[in-house]
Amino acid sequence: MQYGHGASTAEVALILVDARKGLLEQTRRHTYIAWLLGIRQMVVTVNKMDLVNFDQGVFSHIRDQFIDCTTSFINGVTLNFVPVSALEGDNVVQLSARMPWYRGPSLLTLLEELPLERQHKSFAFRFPIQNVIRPNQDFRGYAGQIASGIVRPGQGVIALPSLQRASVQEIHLYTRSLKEAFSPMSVVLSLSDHIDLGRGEMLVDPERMPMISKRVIVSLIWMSQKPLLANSPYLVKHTTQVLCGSVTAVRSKLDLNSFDTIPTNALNFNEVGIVELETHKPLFWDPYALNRSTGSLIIIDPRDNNTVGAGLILEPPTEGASSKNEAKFAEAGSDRQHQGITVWFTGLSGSGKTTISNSVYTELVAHGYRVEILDGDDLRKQLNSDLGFSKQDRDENIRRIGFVAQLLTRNGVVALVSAISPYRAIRDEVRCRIGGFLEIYVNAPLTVCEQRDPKGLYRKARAGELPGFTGIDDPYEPPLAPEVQCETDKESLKICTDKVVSAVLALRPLARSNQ
Ligand code: ADX
Repeated sequence: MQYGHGASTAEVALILVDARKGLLEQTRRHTYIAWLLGIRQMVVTVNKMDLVNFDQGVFSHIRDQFIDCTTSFINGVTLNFVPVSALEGDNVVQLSARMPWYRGPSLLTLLEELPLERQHKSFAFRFPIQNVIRPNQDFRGYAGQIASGIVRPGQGVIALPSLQRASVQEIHLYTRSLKEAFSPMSVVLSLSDHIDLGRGEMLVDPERMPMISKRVIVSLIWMSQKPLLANSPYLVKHTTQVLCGSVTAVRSKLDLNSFDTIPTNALNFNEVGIVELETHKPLFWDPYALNRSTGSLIIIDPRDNNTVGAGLILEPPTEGASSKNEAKFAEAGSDRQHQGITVWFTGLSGSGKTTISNSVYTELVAHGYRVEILDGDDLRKQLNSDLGFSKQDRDENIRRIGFVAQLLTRNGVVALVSAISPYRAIRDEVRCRIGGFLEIYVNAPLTVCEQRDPKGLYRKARAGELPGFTGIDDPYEPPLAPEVQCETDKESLKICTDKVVSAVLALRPLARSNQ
């Protein structure tokens, strides 16, 4: 079984057992994980029957053993067993003459005939926004997959996190307009009230609000060879949102042999544990037992972008979450007002980072923000004068600049960082630590930067006098999802400045205390 994010919405788990090897520790583990994920139909496929002479005894033994060793921990599960040879096709699509003793259906027939649950239709309406559709000035629609519940035109909804109320005007499916849509359909909704929403926000049933909190208790399956590091930054993907967060405590783990809970403070590869997770922005969630979609999340390591954990949200920590408690949420949101923001300009030498940053500085000061500039070149003369341009030194350079930016951000300042910062992993790590972060990709083709060559460094690099120069013989890894991109070979300084300033205004409308 694969237990990526897909498993959390799966209806059936296919457990593969090698007829020659019988049940392994990992069969038990996968079965348990499938059960944890809420999958209540399992098909145990005993494969490679051709290598055991299609022997009924081997199959029956595996079946009995499976039932024996799993019934103690999985209950309420419908089990089916099919003997197959995937290689030779026996019992996969058609029943095999070589196993006449098997009276059940072929694997494919079985999968086609299993009844599917539709529990999500009856649960409260949840619609995480995937994309904003704006074909022209007159139409604004929100595209996404209905995570649970039913929606009809005229129905009232609340948008999270803004808590704005609106009602559904129309439901679009391709060119058709629908009278109703339900989970798991993918549709486009237009609203009768003009509110401005974006990816990661969610429309929900006002009568049955989800839980809203930055802290949750999660049953976590750790899938990385590198152990889980408490208090280290990770990315948390929950519905259509990607947030920065960290595991603040590991409470316990499960012994998969005895199914005892053991206190621990670490999770290793393939272990399942209960952890406390904290995100920088609120999650809108339901307990996994009620809603598999809004109740599950995955954890991504920003250092290599690998999925390292899959979590089921169990409950809020004893306090802090509020379902239907808008006042509390508004209060939680208000600490944003005292927070600043880090605006991180990344791009090749000569791409225009410093120029745009200086221009944004002037604008923001004029708007009344407290602003500080952290320029890679300047800091290399002071705080970072001991550092060179090896990968290790550059990472250290970014870590230090990030640290200063974090302190400023925490104290209500807008920190404008410009540094080549060529490596994606360290940029993402800093982003996670800081929280309030806008990544600005100052994008100009290398040929353009080289022509500009404001400091004559490209010429030197080409002449071999500056080894390891970014873009020439050291890599630049562009951001994958920058909040703003400035194409300085095509867009004017004014346009670039406006884009960045608008992003700051949108994320941090000026707090009263700053005026
Ligand atoms: S970073 O790569 O560590 O982010 P940073 O922005 O602080 O770089 O410093 C880049 C500046 O250092 C360039 O603008 C340039 O003036 C100078 N520099 C000297 N050697 C190099 C090099 N090998 N690669 C890139 N920049 C260099």
